Amino acid sequence: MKIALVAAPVPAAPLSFIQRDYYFYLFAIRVLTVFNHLAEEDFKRFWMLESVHLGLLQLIAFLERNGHTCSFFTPVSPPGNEERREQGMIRVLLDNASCFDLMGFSAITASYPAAARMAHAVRRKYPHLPLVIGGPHAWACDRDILEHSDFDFVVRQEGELTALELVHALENNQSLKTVSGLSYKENGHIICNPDRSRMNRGSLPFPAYNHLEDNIPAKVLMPFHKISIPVARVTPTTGCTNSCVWCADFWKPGIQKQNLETFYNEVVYLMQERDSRYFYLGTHNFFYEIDYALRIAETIGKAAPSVHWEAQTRVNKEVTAGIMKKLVQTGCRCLHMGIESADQTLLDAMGKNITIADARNMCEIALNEGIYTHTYWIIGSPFETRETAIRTIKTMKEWLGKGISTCSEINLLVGYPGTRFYRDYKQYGITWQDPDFSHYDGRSTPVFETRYLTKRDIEYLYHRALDEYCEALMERNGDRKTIMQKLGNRMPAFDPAVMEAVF
Ligand code: B12
Ligand code: SF4
Repeated sequence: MKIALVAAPVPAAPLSFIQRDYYFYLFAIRVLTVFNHLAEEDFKRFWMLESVHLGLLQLIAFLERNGHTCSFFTPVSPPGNEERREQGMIRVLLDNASCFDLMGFSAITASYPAAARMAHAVRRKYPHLPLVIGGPHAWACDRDILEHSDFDFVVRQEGELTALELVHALENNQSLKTVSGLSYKENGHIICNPDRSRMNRGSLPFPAYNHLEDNIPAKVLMPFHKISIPVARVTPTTGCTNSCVWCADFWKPGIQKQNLETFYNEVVYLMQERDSRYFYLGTHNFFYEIDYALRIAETIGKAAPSVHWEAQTRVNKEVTAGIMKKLVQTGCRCLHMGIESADQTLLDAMGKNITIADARNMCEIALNEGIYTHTYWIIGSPFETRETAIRTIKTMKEWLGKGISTCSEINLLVGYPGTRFYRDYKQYGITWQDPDFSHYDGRSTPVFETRYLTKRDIEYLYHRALDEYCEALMERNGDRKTIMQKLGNRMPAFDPAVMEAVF
């Protein structure tokens, strides 16, 4: 079968001055620390990162290994041309749709509205082309999607085997009843087949990066000839063993491992063919098995001795200075850790399962061994009060000021469909501003009010957090002008509003 796979674009978000300052400091600190070995040329290609959709490239690799032909459609935003991503893609899809037997879209919550509009445009011109959607939003909203959009099928959660069986059933005109993980419409009814159990991801090929340029005209990439991935996301493990109430990651509660040899080959490919100079291991729980984490580190160190890497992990008090030393020897530059709140009661209520003392300790051990720390903080959890939010802001500021945290990110709690929080929202005493997430476009504005905080309170606290963040980094690293002098031209050449959509 010939299958088109489409990555729906996340809309660029309108940003206030303070948000622009926040992004400036966030990226500038990254450039001055973890990216300090990257050259001007590397930063000129950062805009290309938007086009890399790991889930779809992984799916393509699998479907092609099973005999199907795939074509990858993805947003691309060269600097100065960010606005027309969705319209441009619709045009390309309409021009090419007649070549395919099936069209599949991938969306997160923020890009779902775009995916639905694109599917609608295709349906109007090609009423008989089957339309399928998958990804982190669709699995949680399958009924709503089938009721209110043009999609015929929803592939829930892990997509490889479900998509393959769906394609096989469509090709052979067979019943869909036995396709686990699939939701679909039949005779006006919505059918949600049982969930599918996890596959062994160790048997998968690495993502089909060779499809990146399938539908990007050469002139769009000029003066470059291909998509570069200066900072590559790789996922030697997927999933997390914890279950925070707000987490929208459906790979929980297990950890799936990529085959280490495939991981090695992927890293080598990315360096040789895609100019990768830095790797971000999107492993939420890197230290889940410390021995295995060290094997991953050795593998990347062997494959890429001249580049550096960082990993996302949970706070883990078993991690010693000796372990950090070993990571440094393999090129590790930074650890990313979700701290979320400086209020222990709130962390416990959210099921985070860490203590603030352990988090601080782990950051200090890392820094002593020469590993930078990147911490994440949330404003506006359901039991947040003004006092807890201020405590979080003060702690984040103190950690930034003292260098305990090299860099931080601040987010508003969203409560995505598929999370415990979304399902049991009454238990958390919140009031949705608009419970219909098909309208959500990814802006950093509160999506609910809590028992203790109004929408305006949350907005105020979020902006205060951004403000104090910038103040801390200005005191530590200098004002924008001073930093710009240090950076020269070593800064990504694209708008932070798109940057937010990409990262
Ligand atoms: C790596 C990653 C990124 C990377 C790369 C993203 C990418 N597009 O590849 C970067 C840094 C760019 C990124 C950015 C963002 N991310 Co992110 N990201 C992840 C992460 C950690 C891993 C994604 C991944 O590669 N998984 C492995 C692949 C194999 O899985 P997959 O993509 O889900 O695809 C599988 C299935 O979903 C399914 N599938 C997917 N699409 C389709 C389509 C069809 C037709 C079919 C049949 C099947 C199918 O099959 C695939 C193979 O099994 C996930 C969490 C997670 N563990 O999944 C968050 C996650 C996807 N990100 C999230 C968010 C919110 C964002 C940002 C908006 C961040 C921000 N600014 O606030 C941006 C948006 C970027 C964008 N344009 O999509 C959320 C989405 C939640 C939601 N419901 O919306 C997640 C779930 C994390 C979370 N908070 O819980 N992200
Ligand atoms: S620790 Fe991170 S990945 Fe794990 S459940 Fe919590 S938010 Fe999700």
